[in-house]
Amino acid sequence: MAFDKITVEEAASLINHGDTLGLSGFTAPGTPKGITEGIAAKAIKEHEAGREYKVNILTGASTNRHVDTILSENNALNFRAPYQNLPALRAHINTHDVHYNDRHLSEMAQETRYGFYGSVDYAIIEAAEVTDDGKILLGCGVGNIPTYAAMAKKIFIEINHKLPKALYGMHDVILLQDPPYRREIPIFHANDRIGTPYLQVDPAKIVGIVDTDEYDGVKAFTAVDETSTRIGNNVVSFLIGEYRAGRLPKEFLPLQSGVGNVANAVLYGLAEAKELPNFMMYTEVIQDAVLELMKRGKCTFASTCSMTFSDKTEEELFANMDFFHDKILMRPAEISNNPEVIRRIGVIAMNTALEADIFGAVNSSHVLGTKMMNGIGGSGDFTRNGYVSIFSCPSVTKGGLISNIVPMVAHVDHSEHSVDVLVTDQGIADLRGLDPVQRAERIIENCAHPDYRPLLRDYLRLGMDKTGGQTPHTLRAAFAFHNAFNETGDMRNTDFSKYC
Ligand code: 0RQ
Repeated sequence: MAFDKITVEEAASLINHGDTLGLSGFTAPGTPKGITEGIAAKAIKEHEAGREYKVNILTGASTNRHVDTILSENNALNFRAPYQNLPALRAHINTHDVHYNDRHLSEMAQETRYGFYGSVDYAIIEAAEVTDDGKILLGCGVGNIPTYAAMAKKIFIEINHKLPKALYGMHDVILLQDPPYRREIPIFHANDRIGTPYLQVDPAKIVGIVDTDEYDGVKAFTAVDETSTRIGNNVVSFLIGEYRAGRLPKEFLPLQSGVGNVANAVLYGLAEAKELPNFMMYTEVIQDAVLELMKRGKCTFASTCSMTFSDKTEEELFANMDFFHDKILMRPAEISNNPEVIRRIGVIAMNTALEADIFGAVNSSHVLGTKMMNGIGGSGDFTRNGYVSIFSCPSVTKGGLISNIVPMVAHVDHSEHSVDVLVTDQGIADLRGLDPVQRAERIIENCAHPDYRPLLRDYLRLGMDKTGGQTPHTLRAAFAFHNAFNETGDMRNTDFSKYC
């Protein structure tokens, strides 16, 4: 092999305070597992010597414990974009120790190329294999690495020996031109291939190779609970209704599914939906449920940015590559999440909300309006551009202390103009073609928990009787639910009579 083997300590010794690193991967899969451990160890030593040492990290989406956890725990992270989901980093973001720029995932690569985040000093790439002329067989997630590798001054490769060479052919790598030279993206069906099965880098930029040997470390989902099952069944019955009514074509349309327990439950619900035809997915992550759908023949193909499988499912995939190889294609985030493609092929977008308001706006990212949870992720890419955009969440959280249907969301990720359908364990609110007050009535009656319906009706009546307007929000009372929770620990203690 043309490249030197190096240790994580040697790699870290080259990385300076203030450097910007672009990492491969999207969620844990495909994310490097070695060199960032070396950076954290170096940070400890530098800090002990009284010197500042922090790096900036650009990724595809969330990462793994070797990146976000260890770097934030050791104060080695200055700037982070575009998405995260690990508790240690979340805590540092919410205390402003890490500057977090929460971005639409489809835009991160082009924004980096446009120069919005400065230069990229190093790309760190997880790979199954690299050839002497710089052709890299990537791991189980692509993310934004075509852009970071092209921009980086130098490149480190981490060869993960768990990755089978049979991954060859499961990637579709392409780097878009920037305006005014950008052309159409010729994907007309979820399974159209437009790029190369490998990432080509300039071999002269490769500094060295680090060996790793571990699965991606994604935790298995807990058993699907009753609330999630009800939400999943409601989403499926909405889709069946649309199919029967002829608002979905007989061939069906590709599905996108978000992350988390609810999203997983929706997918398991689809496995049982005999009335729906087999389908393809055009999405950014595929979770364990998708492999199950493929085994049953229900999902025939998935275009994705990452195979976000638990270690057990990853092991199953690697042992059965013959079966799965031609059913999955991993693409860069700016293709998997591309608005042009999503709009053209008519993706059915299914994402999860933290809270939604009675007029249909959705908060996906900020707990009680202030604390960052994970980020907007790809939900905006798909919601805004999908054929039909569905949001789901439980009607209540924390044993009923929190209503996920509120008078006004305390943070807006998706406005009512982008949200077509809201689903909770209570039912379905189809918001298409409705004015704001009609939407509010439908959301309150179909989606809110019975404990909160009278309060939400009071809020709507207050707006209708006193405030008026097309969207009758009463601003001084709009956050009464959130205030009641902050003051008493229970949103049910809201009292709208004081605003009358
Ligand atoms: O808290 O962890 O203390 O139990 O939030 O809630 O119900 O387990 O939800 O795992 O399905 O994730 C929106 C976060 C949902 C996720 C979100 C508390 C609740 C619990 C988690 P605990 P659940 P899920 C594709 C698309 C944005 C990115 C996205 C997400 C915890 O789906 O990050 O869509 N989405 N990407 O108790 C206070 C509320 C709450 C609340 C829930 N209203 N107020 N706390 N919780 N609702 C993927 C990518 O982009 C890669």
